Amino acid sequence: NNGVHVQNGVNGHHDDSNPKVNGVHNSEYIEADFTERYTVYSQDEQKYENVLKQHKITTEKRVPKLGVMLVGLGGNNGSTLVAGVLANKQGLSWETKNGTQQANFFGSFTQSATAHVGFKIDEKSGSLADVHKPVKEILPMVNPCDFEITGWDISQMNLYEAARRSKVLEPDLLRQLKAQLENIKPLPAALNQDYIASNQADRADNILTGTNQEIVNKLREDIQQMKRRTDKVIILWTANTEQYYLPEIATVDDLADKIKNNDPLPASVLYCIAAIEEQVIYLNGSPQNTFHPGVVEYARQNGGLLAGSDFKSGQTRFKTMMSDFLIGAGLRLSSVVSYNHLGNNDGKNLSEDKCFQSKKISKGGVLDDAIASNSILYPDGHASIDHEVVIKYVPFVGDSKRALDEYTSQIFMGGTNTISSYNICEDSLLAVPIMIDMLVLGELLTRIKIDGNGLGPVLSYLSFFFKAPITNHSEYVVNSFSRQRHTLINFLKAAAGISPDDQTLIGFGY
Ligand code: NAI
Ligand code: DG6
Repeated sequence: NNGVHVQNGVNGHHDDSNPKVNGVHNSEYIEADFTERYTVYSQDEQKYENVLKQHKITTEKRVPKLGVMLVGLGGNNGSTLVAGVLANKQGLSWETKNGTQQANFFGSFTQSATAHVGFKIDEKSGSLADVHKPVKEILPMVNPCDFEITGWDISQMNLYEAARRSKVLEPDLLRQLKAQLENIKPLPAALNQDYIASNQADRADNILTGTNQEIVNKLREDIQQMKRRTDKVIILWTANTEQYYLPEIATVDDLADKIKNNDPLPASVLYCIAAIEEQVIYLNGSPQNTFHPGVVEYARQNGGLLAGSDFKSGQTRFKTMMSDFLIGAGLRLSSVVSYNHLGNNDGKNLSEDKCFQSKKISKGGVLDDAIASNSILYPDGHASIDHEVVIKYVPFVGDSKRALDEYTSQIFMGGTNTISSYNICEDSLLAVPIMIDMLVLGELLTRIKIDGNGLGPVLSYLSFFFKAPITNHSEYVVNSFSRQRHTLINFLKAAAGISPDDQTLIGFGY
């Protein structure tokens, strides 16, 4: 025996009828007692204070029928999500030049990743092993195969034609789904063409007309229809990146005036208002500044729930790992140059500078907290690092984005360390699994209460999936991949009554 001791009753109280799961279970709820631990540093007194806070986290167990409404249903992400869910639901396989491919959810954190939930200890031999559990099994979650999906698009093309237009999925798969996809047609969409690229005009044949208020009302009717068919609805913006709307909408009154006076607003603001008024979650997968202070406050006042912005799927996710690695290792990352080219409709829209600028902002801010974490390497803050973002539209490569990155660091005694990466990947096949995650987890978060209070108005636990996360503390944003992952997993574990490990391994004689 190497000194390993087993303690019973890790956290919360065990229910005899369900001995494998922590927390108190009854037929409706999981109730977990959780002791939050953190340290507060007082600059004036130069001292650390360890804080322990008791919480009761309650999770409603009943998994609802989830209605998913995509803004941009007929786009590359939208059509790929619908086809991917149908293919998984039906367990389809299809022929490719590399052989038979089976439907899967690879790339989805909830469906394909696991979390460390504890240790297995053999009392006789004292041997120690990690226990990992699928994330989707930590708490009761919606199965994406059960999503009911509709949505809006400015293009009226049915989803079979839209998926073919996207050129993401194999023809043999689409052939098998043809009848089902042909039956799905996007609802007429809200659009302010001035906020997306002019090169998108030729696909806009499915547009709502009317005043701001009339359009919000129509979107609300669409949401109400979905509510009648399902238990809960989530709206996910996966439509074209819009230009920033400036100056920001500062207050709720300002927002109300702009609606009433029929000021030309970007469509995303109208969808978001409709979602807030219907009290359904609104997730923003693109970089535009939909979440103006006045909009967030409106959500707070009306019980709306928001999360965003801009899916963090490939190049940027890698960047938040690389900066963790380099700065975390004490190397002075001094220049990051990120170039990519792609040939899908997203790339076409971003080829107009006004839309690219929105993307440049969300891709550009992701190093800030890593740099701020190290005043030895960065005594002057983020001004002292070169960070460039370039995107080019190259139609021939379609959805298969090419991302080239160069990370140059200053190392020991004046040396230089340059790391380059070259990533080729279908953009939508990386984005769709995380869209599924934010829908699954977003829904779960609406069933969780901490000390009797629901979460919101910002569902910041979804930050893991976004390039430019918003939080309920606008000044406090975490971009680091590993910290975001820890925060999310530890929160899920806490709600399930599983103590997040402190990782010291002291008790195991490590
Ligand atoms: P896409 O251009 O193929 O799809 C967007 C769809 O939105 C199009 O079908 C378009 O007709 C529709 N649309 C435009 N304005 C609309 C409106 N006001 N209402 C309803 N529909 C509208 O683009 P894709 O590749 O599907 O990406 C969607 C969004 O997600 C883009 O903004 C992109 O920047 C963002 N994104 C994509 C990632 C990826 O890896 N694919 C990752 C991060 C963000
Ligand atoms: C080109 O950068 C197009 C963009 O929409 C990105 O593909 C998308 O934002 C994904 O970004 P990233 O940096 O996470 O790969």
